[in-house]
Amino acid sequence: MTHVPTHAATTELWDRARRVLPGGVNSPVRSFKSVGGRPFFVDRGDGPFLVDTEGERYIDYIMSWGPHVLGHGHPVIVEALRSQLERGTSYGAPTAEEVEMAERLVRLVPGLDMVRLVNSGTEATMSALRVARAFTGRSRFLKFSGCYHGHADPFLVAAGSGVATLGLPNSPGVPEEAVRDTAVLPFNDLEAVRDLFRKEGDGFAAIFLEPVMGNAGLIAPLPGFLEGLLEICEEHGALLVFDEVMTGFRVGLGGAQERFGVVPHLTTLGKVIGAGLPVGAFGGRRDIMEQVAPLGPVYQAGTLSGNPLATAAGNAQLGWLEENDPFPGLQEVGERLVEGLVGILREAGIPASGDAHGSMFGVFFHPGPVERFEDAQEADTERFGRFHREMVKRGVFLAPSPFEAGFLSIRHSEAEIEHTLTAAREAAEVVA
Ligand code: KE4
Repeated sequence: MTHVPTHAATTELWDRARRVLPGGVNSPVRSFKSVGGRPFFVDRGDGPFLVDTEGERYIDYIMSWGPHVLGHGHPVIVEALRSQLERGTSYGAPTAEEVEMAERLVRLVPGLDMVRLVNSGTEATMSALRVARAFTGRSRFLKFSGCYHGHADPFLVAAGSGVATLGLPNSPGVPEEAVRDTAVLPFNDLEAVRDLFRKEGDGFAAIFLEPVMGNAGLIAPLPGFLEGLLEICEEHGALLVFDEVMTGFRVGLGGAQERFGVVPHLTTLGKVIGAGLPVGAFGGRRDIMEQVAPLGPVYQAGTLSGNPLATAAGNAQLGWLEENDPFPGLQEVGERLVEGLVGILREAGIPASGDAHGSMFGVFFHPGPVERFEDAQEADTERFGRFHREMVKRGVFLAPSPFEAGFLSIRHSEAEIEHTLTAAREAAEVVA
């Protein structure tokens, strides 16, 4: 069965989309621009699958870029939303459910004493940066090339995800003064961080990073890297901020900070905690979070922050995860998938390497090791694009970018893994 979206209706929809939406999409990475071809239009999600408007079914390894760790349409989430819908969609006033969600996040994420719910990962990271700057009285912060922290101005320097996918140097419209205080170094280069902080550390509010990079492909921290960053921050009075919007409830129940045993001063979250509804969160050590209005002077607000639909879905998914902790099992599936894909590519003569952490995985068209974004940029992205198209034809939907991670759910069974590896064998032959 070849899944090439060819029906006239899809073509017409794509033409309409591009007339009224920039690039036909509401987020650049969805455009297939870097892998060629064009996107299908989704009619519905179903467990590990997406079904498009032509009735074609795809094994979905994007899971809405992370949120659906229980797969599409899990009954606990559907039921929670259905019941909340009958009581209302938003009040702009406190609810017990947002308290329950905040308590659960504080209970599960080691670095959280206190947390604020927002509506996206971008809001979470921009707010966390503001709090870090207020708490330290400093403006500069360090990020790492290839890390993506949402699209707020200060972070759009050497960013990953869609910025890297589209090969944008940074972004027009971001004034020089907005990024003047943003320093960038290569991920995993602890010596470079030590050197920078030895000279200028006392001017830094924070070191900001994805503890496992998921926006440059999947790149894990080298042993000692995270521990070293915490030491440097504590030595220079800066805050360590883990952006766990992607890794939170993806690399493990307590996120990367629990998996690697390094507790940051501030944490940002998103995606899984909303189960597909718009949610983000930032939080951390109590004395830092007490700076946030109305308790403290640092202003941060949001009409729909902690809204009842998002907390209903989020509480349902987080509750299930807390009760069942699927991550050890998901790690095994991820390892099997990566081992299979890398083996198939190498057998076809295509240099490849990969990694899996909890329910996230990544494969590079690069012999490895890939320890920083600069390594990932040497991957064969053109061949990846052709491979991606061949996999879509065979009903397997990988992230439409070489600089993204893959996401599993509890619904990806042996049958889906087998289908994926069979499709990969055929696709590898075509692109070898
Ligand atoms: P949002 O504003 O897209 O909810 O979150 C921004 C963000 C912040 N931090 C990290 C580590 C992230 O991965 C993200 C968003 N991730 C991308 C996927 N690479 C979202 C997909 C998209 O942009 O459409």
